[in-house]
Amino acid sequence: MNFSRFISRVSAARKESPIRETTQIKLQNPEVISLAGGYPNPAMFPFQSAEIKTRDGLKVQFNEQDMKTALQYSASQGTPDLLKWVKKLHVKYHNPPIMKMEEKEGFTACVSCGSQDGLIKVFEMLINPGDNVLLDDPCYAGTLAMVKPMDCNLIPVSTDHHGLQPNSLLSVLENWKPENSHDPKSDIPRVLYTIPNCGNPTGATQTLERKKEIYAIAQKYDLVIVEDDPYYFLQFNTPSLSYQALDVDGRVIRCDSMSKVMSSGLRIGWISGAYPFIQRLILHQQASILHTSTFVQMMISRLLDQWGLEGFENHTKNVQKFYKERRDAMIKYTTKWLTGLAEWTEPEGGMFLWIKLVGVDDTTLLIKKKALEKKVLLLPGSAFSVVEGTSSSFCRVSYSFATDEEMDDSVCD
Ligand code: 09M
Repeated sequence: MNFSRFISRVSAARKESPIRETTQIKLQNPEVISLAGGYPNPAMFPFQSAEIKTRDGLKVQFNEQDMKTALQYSASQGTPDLLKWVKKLHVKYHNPPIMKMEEKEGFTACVSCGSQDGLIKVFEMLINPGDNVLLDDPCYAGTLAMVKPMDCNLIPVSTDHHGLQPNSLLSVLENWKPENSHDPKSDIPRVLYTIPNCGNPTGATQTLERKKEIYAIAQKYDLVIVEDDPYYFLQFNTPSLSYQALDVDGRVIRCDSMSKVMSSGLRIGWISGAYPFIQRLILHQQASILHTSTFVQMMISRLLDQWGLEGFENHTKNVQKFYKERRDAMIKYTTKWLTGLAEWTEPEGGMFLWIKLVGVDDTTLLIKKKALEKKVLLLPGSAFSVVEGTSSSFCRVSYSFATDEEMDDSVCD
């Protein structure tokens, strides 16, 4: 694959920091006396040790020496222990074909501050002003907030209860005319962003058949697929193969997140894919946040060390069971109160129910005024429209937090 075709001007201009180079030399040659690195002396840090208890009775412990490492600067790509775990998880769940490629083209990963941070770096790497970017419509509002200010042309691709529709994607590409874009000189799209599982806002999960069709279209039109999959571990049924699992070329950049399974506040996720892409993202990380918290990365990798793959799998099963019960409750109360008034498809995972209000052209006012008067907060479908100002008969309902009683009350209102 010609990776450089996808790299934006900003990303192509990023260079290795000279400070980081000296760090690498020191790491590889511990006998060298380094007067180069601006590392603060941990003897001056107030924290000495830590012990974090888990719900299942384990303890993640940091003694004085561990604490010095945990509180110090570390590699931009991520701590070696967490990166080892990322690789292990990808071998188990995705077995990426690009792992068999040579190192300079093959699989690698970079730890990010959640997938939000990973995604914005991916978009900065791929998008030049005036570019045309394909996205699920409706689309996660957080993604729209990233790409809208990037002076690019957002091209909506229709979705249904199984997510992105291959026919809609094909039709956009087959009928592409430069005048469709706000910059007539700009090229056919090179980037497709999609949420394959338990979509936000629609809750939709793509079938394997669909993913294969979409991947084949991406090959035909030489697209990069940005696979945003934070709900991967919240699928109630056996997950189908990911785009990364299908990717024989290196054209899939995958964003994962620990937010829904470990903690959203710890801010840990990672971006994975072919080295020529991930290496650009590591340079971005060097220039922006340096790295995500060393302490938090160690906290997570040490819990994973104790759990092992089996313990992690048991934990994700519990998480799935919890959200499945919440989904069932939400469906129960929605069926009780909204049958005949609304339409919905039962989500196969995740946290969102996408409800269409029959006979309502746009839910925005209804939600902002009437629902709020009844003390119920919801998000109107229009918040997720790729084309701003498009009305929507839908609303996004999150069932992650509300109790049965709250669900009953809110839907009845
Ligand atoms: N609402 C998300 N989605 C959300 C939301 C959120 C505060 C986050 C998709 O934690 P991260 O960075 O791994 O997750 C980012 C992310 C990426 N991609 C598809 C997501 O759904 C998180 C945070 C308040 C409200 C929020 O409503 O949907």
